[in-house]
Amino acid sequence: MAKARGKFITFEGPEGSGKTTQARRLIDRLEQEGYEVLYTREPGGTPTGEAIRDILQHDKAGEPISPSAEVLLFAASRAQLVSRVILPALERGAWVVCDRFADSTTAYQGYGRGFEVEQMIAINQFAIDGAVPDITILLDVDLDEGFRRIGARHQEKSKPLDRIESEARSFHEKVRQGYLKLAERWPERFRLLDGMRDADTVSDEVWRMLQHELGV
Ligand code: T5A
Repeated sequence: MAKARGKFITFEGPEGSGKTTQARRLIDRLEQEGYEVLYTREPGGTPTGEAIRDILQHDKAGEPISPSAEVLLFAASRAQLVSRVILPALERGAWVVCDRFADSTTAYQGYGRGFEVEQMIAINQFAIDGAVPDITILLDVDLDEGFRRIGARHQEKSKPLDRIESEARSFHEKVRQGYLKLAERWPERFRLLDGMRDADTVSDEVWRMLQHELGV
């Protein structure tokens, strides 16, 4: 008998909301339960996507990136990830946990930069080729806490903030509010979690929610 299609779970949220931390913890727990799980991230996750990530985060091409080129570069990275990694994994029955996905473009480039939200959603639909997440976990934190967390990490590693992290506070506030609107728009897919709490409390809630929603 053919294996059932795997589940596709995405983590979304503003900077420093704990997406990577929670994605990794979830994978450990799923693997302990015997699931085949793949971690991936956006932008990136394929050689082409990682090259695009470098351009997007550090102006690697040596010139300012136009806002519309930025949208399309995120979409190109996503299209490559979907076709090379996500859909093949789901089809063979593996679960996929992705650290940011299409909703990031709607939140950052749509609500944050001010592109028409419906246009961002249409571009995403083209890029994802039907790979709509089963569950999107939105970790919400306020900007002060998110930037305190990533500031501490950057200081530890002596790394400056990247191109998008360095955007104005008003930009990041629009992104955060945009995410909350997306969660209201698609309540069947989004689960909004308070990311201000300690990492153990959040990961326990993620696990309980997935037990309830997906029977893990
Ligand atoms: N972008 C991306 C777009 O504009 N459009 C798009 O379409 C896409 C896909 C990606 C950038 O690109 C933008 C958004 C981003 O600006 P990135 O490096 O992947 O860049 O950045 P983020 O995804 O924002 O990742 P961060 O690492 O900054 O944040 P996370 O993953 O939310 O947080 P995490 O888990 O790495 O934690 C950050 C720090 O906080 C600690 C961790 O130990 C770590 O030091 N931490 C906690 N501390 C206290 N309490 C908790 N609950 C904590 N959880 C984690």
